[in-house]
Amino acid sequence: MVAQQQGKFTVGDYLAERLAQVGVRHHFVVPGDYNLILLDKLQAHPELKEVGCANELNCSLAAEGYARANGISACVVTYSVGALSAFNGTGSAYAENLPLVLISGSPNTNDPSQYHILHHTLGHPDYTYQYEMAKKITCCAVAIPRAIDAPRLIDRALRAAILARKPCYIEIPTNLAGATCVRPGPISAITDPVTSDKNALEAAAKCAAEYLDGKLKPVILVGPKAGRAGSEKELIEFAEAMGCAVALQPAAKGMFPEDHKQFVGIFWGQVSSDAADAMVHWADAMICVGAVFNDYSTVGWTAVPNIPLMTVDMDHVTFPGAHFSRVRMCEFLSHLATQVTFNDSTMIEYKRLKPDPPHVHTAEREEPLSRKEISRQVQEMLTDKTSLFVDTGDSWFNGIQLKLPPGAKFEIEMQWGHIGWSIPAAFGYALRHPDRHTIVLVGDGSFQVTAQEVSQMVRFKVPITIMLINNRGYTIEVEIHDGSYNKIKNWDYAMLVEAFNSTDGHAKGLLANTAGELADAIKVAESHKEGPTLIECTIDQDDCSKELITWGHYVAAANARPPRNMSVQE
Ligand code: TPU
Ligand code: MG
Repeated sequence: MVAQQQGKFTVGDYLAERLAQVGVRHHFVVPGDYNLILLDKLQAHPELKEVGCANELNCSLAAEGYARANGISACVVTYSVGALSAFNGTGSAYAENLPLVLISGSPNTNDPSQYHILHHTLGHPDYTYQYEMAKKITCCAVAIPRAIDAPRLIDRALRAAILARKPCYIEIPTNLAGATCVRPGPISAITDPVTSDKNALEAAAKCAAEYLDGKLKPVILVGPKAGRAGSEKELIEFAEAMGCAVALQPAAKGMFPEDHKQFVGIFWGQVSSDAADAMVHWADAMICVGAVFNDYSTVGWTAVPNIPLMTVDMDHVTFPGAHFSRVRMCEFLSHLATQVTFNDSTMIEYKRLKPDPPHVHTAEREEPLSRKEISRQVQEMLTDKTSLFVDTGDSWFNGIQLKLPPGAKFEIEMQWGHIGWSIPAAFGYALRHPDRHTIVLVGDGSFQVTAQEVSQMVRFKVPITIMLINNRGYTIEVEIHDGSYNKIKNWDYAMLVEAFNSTDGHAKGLLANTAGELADAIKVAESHKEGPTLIECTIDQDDCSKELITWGHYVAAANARPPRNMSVQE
């Protein structure tokens, strides 16, 4: 703040100060003439580090990943040509419940009233379209019309994002970023959490305790919103008070410790792990904590639980026959933990059902590389310091099957499902967590979408290990519906990432065709700290998990349901 205190304080300074106060330490940017003054102001803040990205799609996805690590992130782009690309990662943040602050420069405030046609726009002088579009994919969108409005609107957007765990949008005209502005008031006005309504909390906990008392076989099903609500600790407290089985949805993997004795696996219908589906289907009461039932998590609607659900969401609780608003998940779980009766009947049953650990075959060094051997070797890489990113494709299924050691983190983007997400998202995440070892499992098709962002890993010397599984195409799509469109042009991936080095970079690109080559490459990756290591793992085109095949069949069937309510003429 020293430099800013000496000169005039501006709208850009206000935004910078607020971002720093809410905990942003890196902001992701692509410059353009509508945001350059703003970028100067953000750059001048001593607590913010600017991180340039190769394009706005990657910029928004890097911010999405940063929000996973940091709780909140910022992505700064230029008008239209930039923002419309950044809408994609903003959509991801919305779908995945992450507070991402999308900031866009916009036209000079004098231009609309003069009906000026401007560059980077649709070519007509209505410049409200971007703001109108942003409203649909954020929980709060603001366009700053005058400097005097900036504090109020910036604060409103930030508070909304933090409370809702959703993205917000702030549009700043190019001639307002440097305009004089008052200094911000106390940050607690923005960051103070909303607590539960006391009466609603009491009533919901009482109702839940009574409801559960009448049940013989309760099971807890954890969904991705449990982690986003920051309720991991309270979840353990509640689960231990209950003593019952705890199953996780795939997108919630890592949100409850896998070495906990009540963990019974990932519930994913036909492709569940560790007999989690047997437990879920046996239950007579299901406490869904932050669960999301979509077509993917229910395997094409074949795995929707068929008993009434008790739903604990981020800010409300619903039972068959009752609803309680403004009950925060964390508070509810820890309060309920003091009210429930211990009932471990589902754990007694699970002990009888629990499958023996599978025998894992270790391939000979010279054996051609297989999917199973990659999984075996990746499993050995996992430690308490690992953060594992798995991208759309068979990487989802391979990742879900791995056993997470205590402390290991798992990141998946299953609601939005943008192929290539993992590369920029892991980059953003790793900047915030340099102490962790970030590993990415990504398919060849996904990698081709966002490959440029490896060059930022090179530039910022981020030692991410990328396991690129090259099966020469879009296998997940093949399993849902095949066609020539699922074939892609092969690349020399290992050589490509070394091209990003130019004269000063330290990326390593390695090729593994055999089990032995993969083991050697992993050793190199683990000792390489000066930049990313990409290991291209080549496998046969038909070598995919049986879980992907099964899941693909059901999702295809769900996609192909004929239209209902057709008129008789049709
Ligand atoms: O393991 P594998 O071969 O399935 O993974 P790979 O090679 O990464 O292929 C992924 C194929 C894929 C597509 C094309 N999965 N989903 N899609 C549809 C899709 C298209 N565009 C975006 C941005 N996201 C998508 N999920
Ligand atoms: Mg592939």
